[in-house]
Amino acid sequence: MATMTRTEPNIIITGTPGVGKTTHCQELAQRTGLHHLDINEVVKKHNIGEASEDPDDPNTKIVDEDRLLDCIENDLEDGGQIIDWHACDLFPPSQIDLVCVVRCDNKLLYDRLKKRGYGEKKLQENMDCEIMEVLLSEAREAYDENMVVELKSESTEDIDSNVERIEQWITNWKKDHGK
Ligand code: DAT
Repeated sequence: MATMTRTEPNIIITGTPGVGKTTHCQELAQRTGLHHLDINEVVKKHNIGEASEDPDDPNTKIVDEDRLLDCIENDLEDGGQIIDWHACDLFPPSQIDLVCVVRCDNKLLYDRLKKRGYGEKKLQENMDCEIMEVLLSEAREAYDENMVVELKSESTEDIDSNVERIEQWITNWKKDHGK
């Protein structure tokens, strides 16, 4: 196995759309200086998403995961990435140090997605995804259970305490790795 060269950790922030991933990533990037690796932006920049064939949901992109991994390979190798994406099991465990699954109450999530203009079908699919804990299961299956944390994101106080907790975790990670 290749030795780890990164001097800063790679952190995945995942969860159902609308739970608060991007809000957390932006705040964390600002406070820690780590890089917000917004996978939606990577997909757009490298044009690696194909339009969904679902006529009710033409804006959703199907992403070629192999090509995506090629695009971010160097970033992951460098370390210090805060990965913002609604899937997590495609990233190689050897390159990931922490997986945060952001969670939110269903009523709040419904209101947030409604505000985003999601149609009824897409809304229901995402609500089901949150209720069934799809992302949490995916994270627990793909990564060591000690690496996976569940974070509630319902109030602004939640964001502050989650970001503080992750900042503290980063400080400890650096100490543990002699950085
Ligand atoms: P995601 O990136 O998971 O799709 P987001 O960060 O764009 O989610 O957040 C969706 C909306 O919800 C956005 O208007 C900000 C709001 N929001 C998220 N987490 C929140 C929280 N803990 N308190 C208040 N508002 C929050």
